[in-house]
Amino acid sequence: MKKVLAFDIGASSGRVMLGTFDGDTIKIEEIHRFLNDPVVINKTMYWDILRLFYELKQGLIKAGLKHKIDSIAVDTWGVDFGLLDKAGYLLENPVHYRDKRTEGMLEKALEDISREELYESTGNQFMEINTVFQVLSLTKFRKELLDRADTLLLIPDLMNYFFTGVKVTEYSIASTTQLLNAKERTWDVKLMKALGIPDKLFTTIVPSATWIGKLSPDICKELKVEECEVIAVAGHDTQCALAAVPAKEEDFIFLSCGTWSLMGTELEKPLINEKSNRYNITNEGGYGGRASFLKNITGLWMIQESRRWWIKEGREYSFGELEKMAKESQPFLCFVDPDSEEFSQTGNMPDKIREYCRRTGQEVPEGIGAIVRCINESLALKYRLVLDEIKECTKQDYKALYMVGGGIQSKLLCQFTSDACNLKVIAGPVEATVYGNVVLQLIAAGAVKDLKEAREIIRKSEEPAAYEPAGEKEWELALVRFKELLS
Ligand code: LFR
Repeated sequence: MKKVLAFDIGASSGRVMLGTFDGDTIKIEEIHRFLNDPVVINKTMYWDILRLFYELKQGLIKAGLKHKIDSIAVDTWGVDFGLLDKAGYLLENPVHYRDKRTEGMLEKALEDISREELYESTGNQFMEINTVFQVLSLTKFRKELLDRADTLLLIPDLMNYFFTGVKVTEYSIASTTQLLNAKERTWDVKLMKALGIPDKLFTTIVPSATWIGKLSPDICKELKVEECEVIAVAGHDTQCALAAVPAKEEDFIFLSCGTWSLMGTELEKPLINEKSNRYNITNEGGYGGRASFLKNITGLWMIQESRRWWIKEGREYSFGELEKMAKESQPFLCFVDPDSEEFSQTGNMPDKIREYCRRTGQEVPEGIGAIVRCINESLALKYRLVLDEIKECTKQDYKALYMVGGGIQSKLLCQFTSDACNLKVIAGPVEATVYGNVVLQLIAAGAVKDLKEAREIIRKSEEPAAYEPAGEKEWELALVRFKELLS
């Protein structure tokens, strides 16, 4: 019997979950859950990192009261980081990837390096949120901060450092920076030099599922908890989720649904060519040094933001209620491109959607149900476009689409995805990231052999749901309209 704690922090909330492995299946149990609300001060959007660490400690205390924990591991969203000085002090709160400091930084980078060269070396999709553009903005506007910085640690590595005092970078999270050479799997110092980014900030890269140390004696004393091992699993939440996709087949399409939707497939090595560059598909790294060939699509963010807005107006509905209203709303009234720039920032999302529809000469969704329906249909259609792009690049056909993550609690979204992609959807587990974190800890401890065995265990632990495509004709027509809109 093994008991491990998974710390999984997403862009809107975090959880501490206990994973118990009896040699056959895994049981997961929630120990602690908390919000992750960014804080804006003087126009800069920060992560409240100390609070987040406090919450992880709360999880440790609660778990320690009832269980003997073998190991712990952290996974979080990608690209963001903290800077430490020589003495190991955190210089300032990590800044949120949605902060405006990266505006124009992609253009600036392209003054010093061509788009092709940047893609060829890193294999990463171009998104201004990427670490490379955040650091570039520091070289331009916060030179004095960079001069004081000794070490850059991505968020999961920063938490590991807080727990153990060990400063290392885990491979999967490193691969979200657009500063890692995709083929060599090492920091791309040449690229850093070309962009004027100090390479001395970056630490040793360790593979996913590596033991990095023990929970520090100070923390054990402070929290009155027993010593345990600290593992760098896949620090990147998306890679944990991918590790938990319960697929039997080698070639499969996955869609991880959270604040972001990540759609892709797993490859032995990165796929970097003119086409994948044109489609802006990324090659991120995961367990076993595998490449995940995937694309970021705006996910539940638009629904989360709309809901936040309605709450502000005094109209609070649960996600279930919103789904019900969407279901009762008119189909295919209007669509938006979820990845259109205006939707990436916080604000009055329902109005932004209405404005988009007005501007593009479509019907304007007035009520809450119409807005939510528009988001869900648009997401499903966007998934279809990305699926086609991936298929074109890998020259593979896929029999099913594996959906995991919180978003699959929306049956409507799963059904729409199946309809729009004209593909069977296998949905589950909801807590894929946590399962992935747990199995990677078990692999690091030698309790589970490899990913294949891990996926088998997950299949046995939680039965997924299946959706069959319907309404082919209507969705094909909708796809034509959607493609026209985006062209
Ligand atoms: C999902 C995710 C994505 C990454 C985005 C921003 O939670 O980790 O993979 O591109 O957040 O970091």
